[in-house]
Amino acid sequence: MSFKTLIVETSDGVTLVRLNRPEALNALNSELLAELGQVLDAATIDAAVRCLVITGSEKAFAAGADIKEMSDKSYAEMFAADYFTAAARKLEQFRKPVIAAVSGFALGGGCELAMMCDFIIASETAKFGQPEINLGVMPGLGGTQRLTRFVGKSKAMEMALTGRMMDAAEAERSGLVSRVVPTDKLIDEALAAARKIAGQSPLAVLMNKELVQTAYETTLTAGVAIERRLFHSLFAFEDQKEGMAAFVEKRKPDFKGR
Ligand code: DAK
Repeated sequence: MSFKTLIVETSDGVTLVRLNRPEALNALNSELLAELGQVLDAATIDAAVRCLVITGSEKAFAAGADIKEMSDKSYAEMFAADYFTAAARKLEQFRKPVIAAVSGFALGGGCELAMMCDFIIASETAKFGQPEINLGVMPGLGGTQRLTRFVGKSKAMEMALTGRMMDAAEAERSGLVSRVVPTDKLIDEALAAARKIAGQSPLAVLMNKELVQTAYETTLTAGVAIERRLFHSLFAFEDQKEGMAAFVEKRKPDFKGR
């Protein structure tokens, strides 16, 4: 598949998706989100793809939704198109892990896209923000909800109300990103993490992702109970036997996804 707004390469079980609208600092428009949806659909049915990495350029992961595309739309047009909902749902419901590798600006919809991924690895130059207030609007892809869960009410409220950006060090301190790496190592580090995931049992990977997501959706007691039941169910898979046998035999496991 070839795309107008994305550069997509797959190797070693990992699909690397580069947002590619340099003229607009990778601002998210309808075309880019439709293409991202196609990548997710293809990755869903391709067993060889075990993990995705989404990245942008060194200057910008994505500077938000495309303001020029949106500015003249009417309420009727936004509502009828259910603007951005289809692609957002695809990412929210995508079962394989997705890593955001963020360098430069991740603003508005760009910050929200990064937060929809399973974890964020940031370069030292990363800047996160929800500056929609400066445009007379507000986040629309989950920013008020996810940012608040990740960094807490005080920081999320300040960022949403003032548009203040958070740098990489603050984002790491606040729990928004898993770690910060040198800018020139960002893609290598993200791909190394993705390849590590791609080498694990794909079934155990899906269950781990589902359970960590469940922590955001349910009570502690219910979440722990679901975890225990799914843990028991892993013993129905050959991969559990292989993983534990490989440990005992001091060799590398060969997971088959069965
Ligand atoms: N949209 C369109 N074009 C953008 C853009 C954006 N978000 N951000 C940057 N660009 C374009 C600039 O217009 C400029 O284009 P030319 O003038 O060269 O044609 C080019 O990218 C380079 O940008 P700058 O010249 O501004 O570059 P600087 O280094 O000086 O500044 C900056 C970088 C990131 C600080 C600045 O570009 C900036 O403030 N950008 C806007 C950031 C922003 O406000 N982001 C939030 C956008 S609103 C929805 C869900 C979600 C959303 C909407 C709907 N639904 C579910 C309905 C999300 C909304 C948003 O994200």
